[in-house]
Amino acid sequence: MQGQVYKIHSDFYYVKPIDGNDVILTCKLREVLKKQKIKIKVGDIVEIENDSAIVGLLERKNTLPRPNVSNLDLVVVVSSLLEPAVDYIQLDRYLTFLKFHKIPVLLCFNKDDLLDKNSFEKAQKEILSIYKPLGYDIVFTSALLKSGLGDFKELIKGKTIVFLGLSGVGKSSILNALSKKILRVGSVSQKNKRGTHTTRHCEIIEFEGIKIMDTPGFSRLTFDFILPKDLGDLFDEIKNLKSLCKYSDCLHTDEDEDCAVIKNLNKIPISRYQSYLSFLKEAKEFKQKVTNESQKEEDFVKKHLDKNFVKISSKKRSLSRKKIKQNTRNIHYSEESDD
Ligand SMILES: Nc1nc2c(ncn2[C@@H]2O[C@H](COP(=O)(O)OP(=O)(O)OP(=O)(O)O)[C@@H](O)[C@H]2O)c(=O)[nH]1
Ligand SMILES: [Mg+2]
Ligand SMILES: [Zn+2]
Repeated sequence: MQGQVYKIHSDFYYVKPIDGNDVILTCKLREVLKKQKIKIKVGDIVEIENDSAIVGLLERKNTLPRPNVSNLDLVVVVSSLLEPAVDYIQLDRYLTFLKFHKIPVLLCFNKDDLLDKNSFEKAQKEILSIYKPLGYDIVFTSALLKSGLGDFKELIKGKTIVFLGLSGVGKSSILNALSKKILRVGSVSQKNKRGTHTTRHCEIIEFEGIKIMDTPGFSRLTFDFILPKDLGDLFDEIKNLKSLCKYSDCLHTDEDEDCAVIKNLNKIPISRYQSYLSFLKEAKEFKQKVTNESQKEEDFVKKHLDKNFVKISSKKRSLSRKKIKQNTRNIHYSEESDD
C-alpha cells in the first residue's frame, strides 16, 4: 500500500494511505531503508506494509532541502508589509532559490491592515511593478481582518503547498484564517519587529482538498548552490538580456565590458539588481572556497599518491572542474538562531 508522510516525530512517521480511509498510520522505518541511508521527508510517497512499516520510497516529483519537504505543487512566499517590513533581498533570495529548484511560486503580502490607504496603495504599486512582469501571482492579505483570502484560496485550490517566509510575517495566522485547524501563533518582538520562530515542526494539514505544510520560518539561505556565471539565469530580467552581452561569461557588473545588462539597468528594478549583486558576491565566495578545496585535493594527490606526477593530465584537470561543480551542488544552509 502507498501513503504520504504527513508528519515525522523522532523515529515515528505518520503516514496517510493514498487511496483509503481517513486515517493516519503510525509507522517505523524498515531496517533496510536505514541501512541505505534513505532519509524520508514530509510529503514523500512511501510504500508501507502491515500498516506499520515503511519499506520503500517512491520517486519524488520535486524536493527542497530546506524546509525539508517534497512533492510540492506550489510554494507561497509570505512577506508582511509592516512588522516586519518587506525585505526585498530576502524575498529575492527565496525566489531565486525556488527558481533553481523549479517550483512554482505565489507571492503573498500580509498585514495590509497595518498600512493606511495611501501607504498601502504605494506599497502595492511598487510590488506589482517589480514582480508582476516576472509572471508571479500576487495576493495582498490581512490574516487579522481575513481579507484577500478568497483570491488566495482560489490560487491554492487542490494543491500541495508550503509556506516560506521570515518569522513573524503571519504564515500560521493565514493558515488559521483559511482553515479551522488552530496552529500556534507567535508574537512579534516589540524591540526588533521580528518574529520569534513559533512554528517548530513541519506537518501537512489538509482541508477542503488543499494540503498545506506549515514549516518553521528561516531566513539565512546562502548562495552556495550555484556558480557565479549561472546566477543570472535565475533573474529573468538578466536572463533576457545576457545573450546581448559581449562576453558569454559576463557577470554583468563591469561597465567596460560592453554588457547589455549594465546598458539597460534603467529597465531593471533597482532592488532586483541589488539582490543580484549580493548573491553574486556570495556565489563568488563559495566558488573560491570549493576551488581552494579542489586545489588542496589535487595537491594531496600530487604529493602522496603519485610520486612521478609531474604535470596534471587533462583527464585529472577536467575531473577537478567536475569536482567544483559537484561541490557546488552540496547545498549548505545556515539557519538563523531559533531562540
Ligand atoms: N496586524 C496584523 N497582525 C498579524 C497579521 N497576521 C499575523 N499577525 C500577527 O503577527 C504575529 C506573528 O504571526 P505568526 O502567524 O505567528 O507568524 P509566522 O510567520 O507563523 O511566524 P513563525 O512561526 O515564527 O515563522 C502574531 O502576533 C500575529 O497575530 C495580520 O494580517 N495583521
Ligand atoms: Mg508559524
Ligand atoms: Zn553582461
